[in-house]
Amino acid sequence: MNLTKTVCPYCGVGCGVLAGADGTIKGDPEHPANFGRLCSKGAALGETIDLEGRLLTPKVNGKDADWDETLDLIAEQFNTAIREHGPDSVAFYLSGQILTEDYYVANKLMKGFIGSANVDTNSRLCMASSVVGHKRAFGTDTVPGTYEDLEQADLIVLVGSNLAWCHPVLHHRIAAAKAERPNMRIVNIDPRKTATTDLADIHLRIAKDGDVALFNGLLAHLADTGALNNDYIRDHVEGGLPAITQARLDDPSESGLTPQELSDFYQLWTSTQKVVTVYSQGVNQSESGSDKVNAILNCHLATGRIGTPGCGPFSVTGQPNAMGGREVGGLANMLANHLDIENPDHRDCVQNFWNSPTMSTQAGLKAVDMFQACADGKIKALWVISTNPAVSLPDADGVAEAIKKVPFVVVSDIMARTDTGDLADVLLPATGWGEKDGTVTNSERRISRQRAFLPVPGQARPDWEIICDVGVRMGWKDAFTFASPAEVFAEYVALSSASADFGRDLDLSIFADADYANLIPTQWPKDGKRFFADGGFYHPDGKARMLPVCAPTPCEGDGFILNTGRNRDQWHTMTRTGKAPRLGAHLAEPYVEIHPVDAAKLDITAGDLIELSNPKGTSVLRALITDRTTERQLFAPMHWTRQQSSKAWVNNLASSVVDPFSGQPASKNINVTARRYGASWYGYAAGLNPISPDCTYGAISRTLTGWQGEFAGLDAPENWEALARDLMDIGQGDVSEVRDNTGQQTRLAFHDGDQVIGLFFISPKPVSLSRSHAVSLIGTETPPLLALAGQSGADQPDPGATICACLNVGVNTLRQAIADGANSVDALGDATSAGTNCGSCKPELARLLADFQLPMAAE
Ligand SMILES: Nc1nc2c(c(=O)[nH]1)N[C@H]1C(S)=C(S)[C@@H](COP(=O)(O)OP(=O)(O)OC[C@H]3O[C@@H](n4cnc5c(=O)[nH]c(N)nc54)[C@H](O)[C@@H]3O)O[C@H]1N2
Ligand SMILES: Nc1nc2c(c(=O)[nH]1)N[C@H]1C(S)=C(S)[C@@H](COP(=O)(O)OP(=O)(O)OC[C@H]3O[C@@H](n4cnc5c(=O)[nH]c(N)nc54)[C@H](O)[C@@H]3O)O[C@H]1N2
Ligand code: SF4
Ligand SMILES: [Mo]
Repeated sequence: MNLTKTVCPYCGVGCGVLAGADGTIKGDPEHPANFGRLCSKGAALGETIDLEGRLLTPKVNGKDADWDETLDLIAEQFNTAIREHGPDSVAFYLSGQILTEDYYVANKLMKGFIGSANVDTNSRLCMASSVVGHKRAFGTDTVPGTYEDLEQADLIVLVGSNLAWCHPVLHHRIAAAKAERPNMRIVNIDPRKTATTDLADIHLRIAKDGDVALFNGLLAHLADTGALNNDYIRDHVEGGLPAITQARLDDPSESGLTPQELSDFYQLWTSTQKVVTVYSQGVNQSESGSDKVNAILNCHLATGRIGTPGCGPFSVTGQPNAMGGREVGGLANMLANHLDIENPDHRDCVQNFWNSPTMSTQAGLKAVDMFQACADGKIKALWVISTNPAVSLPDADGVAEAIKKVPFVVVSDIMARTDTGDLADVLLPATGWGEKDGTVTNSERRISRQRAFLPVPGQARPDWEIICDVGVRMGWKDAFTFASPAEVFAEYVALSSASADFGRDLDLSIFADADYANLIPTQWPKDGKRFFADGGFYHPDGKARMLPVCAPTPCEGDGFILNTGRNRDQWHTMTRTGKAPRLGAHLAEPYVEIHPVDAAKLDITAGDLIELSNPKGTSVLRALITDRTTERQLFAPMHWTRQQSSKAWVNNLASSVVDPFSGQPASKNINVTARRYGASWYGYAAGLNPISPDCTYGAISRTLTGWQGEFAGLDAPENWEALARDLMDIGQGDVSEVRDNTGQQTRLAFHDGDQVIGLFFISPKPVSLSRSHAVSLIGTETPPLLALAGQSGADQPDPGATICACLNVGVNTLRQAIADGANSVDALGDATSAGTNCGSCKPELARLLADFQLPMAAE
């Protein structure tokens, strides 16, 4: 079969994929990011490319509309707002998930033609602190690391990164390197235990935001033990002394670690030349995010551990094109192609190159401020492209209200219903992954082609083309007439030579004569060229800066701190991964991790619901009682939205506290109070039709046979059948009801003829039954009594929550295999086939093996 070479649309690892129109998905053995391997999300891509739920025509005020009229309307509304209220009354909010070509033209339109810099992106929530840290230290936003460095390092320090779940193929590459060189050491710095911790030799359970104290302590230790690289500092670094003096003032114990833990870590770091420090959102998403980055960079600069194989700081990017967006200058405080908006020479150069009528002269609104300006009535026209701010920004309900206040809102998405799309005046159908062409840059600066392998559905159009069409209609025909993404790419590459002339890092000259159609994955500035080995930084004097940073004062509250992040098998707001039943089966319901001691204090037992609240809002989530989190620290995933839940979008609780330098929200640090949610009834539903989450408590997900939902309420409804029909969208159909002796448990089965179309189980306690068994009955001709028999699927073995998403192996099956003698990850693979496809679940298999001896009380 003819397979197309493309790249995965999820994380910043940027794995190569071979894809076919029939849904065939394979890892590309030739792609240097993954050499053929994919994680569970990548492997399930074939299940997410169907057209269910897609937006296929433009819509104006909810009604299908014609493309030409819609584009005219957008151009007219934007032009009117600019004429009446000035260029800063309009804004674009973009995403690290659009392609470089999309990003380039959107940035060009706003900064060079509309003349405002109100173009920001969800990278503000993701990479902004790293960008600040890099620019302060290096003079540009340069990421010097490569994936091979990770394999060559003798010590990898993972700070605030759950690599096993969030960059699984990189995690696998590290695990494989460690298996080959068992002396390699891995330190994981994270307040919780995660799947990543399981690979680590040392887990440092740092206190919230203790990172600056920890790395300042390291810098002081390096200075005190004669471990600085004085030659490197003399030749290539400014600011060493003030940084070290400041570092000495901090008390490393404010990291929450014991003196023994600190000295073990400091000694290991000091005595190992080849150190890579990988960091991600535990660093960036913090009020002290930028300072955390510089505290880490200081240690690498002070020892010259940068720019040589197996060495260096490495901020891994989250989204597939987070890096490309930074390169084109998609953030409100950048210009284009790593040039600076505040620098008049840079501005003139870009303006000449674009031949543009105007050029914004100062930074625009950063994401949180942009939506505040919406709330304040200052933004008259807003265009959101490929991101879901009504879920992913802090104070999500406030953001939704702010969007409602904007007189004219355009949302470009691939899906018909999203929490943000639901607020739009105009919805634009974008072509999605597999349907469009362009380039993305991964975490190691490697540019790869995304290629179309599917027909364009309905009237969808690629984002770059929609943006250019609007630019042309706003009056800038010459600047926005491109025949193809290849032409956009060529212009972007040409502008980067100007950037190189200014002595900036972004030099794409190797792409000048590139054969776009057949472009092979290529790292800039040149495969194999390293940044910074011999200095060569981008401050005017060519030197790097060590920056004095001081640890934030630890704040002691008496409530709980809610930390947030990701699940292995879901991507952000689940618009795509939520379609794949086998991905949903890993962790099907919104949950909050709570320590057993806190659970006991709050009288919470397994299966209970927990209500989290603060002055911003309330969320209700299922309790997951585990010592993976510590006392008074909760953790909840960010994935659930208003589409799948009644109360589980956690950003509802987040306040808009940001890092003062980067404007990045402190998404990992939310003050809440917690209590047991006093439900008087709990329900579970499995059905053929889409189920609604619209209940006092409700959360739904896809299954292999349709949909399922978890429900609960404070008061029992008068009529269970009416509630069930309503939630499960069952108008017609016979119902059969079974009650237990006490009359407290009710079970309903709905049939259409002989076919089971819905099952609903109600109980005064959390419903205990085999979900997978109930799901398997939907669509079959099982008679009512049999369908409702037995508390837990009668005699059916329950495979339990899915651990291996590729081969659908559940936790109970795995426990049984361990009980039967499987004593290693490989043996579990032989016995159950778990972990033998993509391997993303191997950390969890290892954990199951490790935990097996323990009493299984909590589960
Ligand atoms: N499966 C999956 N993978 C993804 C994504 C996804 O949605 N799903 N999204 C992608 C994107 S856009 C991104 S940005 C990346 C994010 O990738 P990661 O940053 O690895 O993931 P997170 O779960 O957000 O957070 C990482 C860890 O930071 C820890 N942390 C919290 N506070 C602190 C602190 O004060 N100090 C330290 N040292 N650690 C702390 C948390 O406990 C958490 O385990 O993942 C990418 N990959
Ligand atoms: N509490 C908390 N909040 C967080 C985080 C956290 O850790 N904790 N992490 C933050 C981070 S790092 C990130 S990156 C953000 C992510 O948050 P968002 O960017 O808001 O989340 P996504 O679900 O990825 O949104 C992408 C949207 O683009 C649509 N889409 C997909 N492909 C295309 C396309 O080709 N064109 C168009 N036009 N649309 C498309 C999808 O259907 C979806 O609606 O969340 C941030 N918010
Ligand atoms: S690690 Fe997984 S999600 Fe990330 S790019 Fe590779 S296959 Fe896609
Ligand atoms: Mo991100």
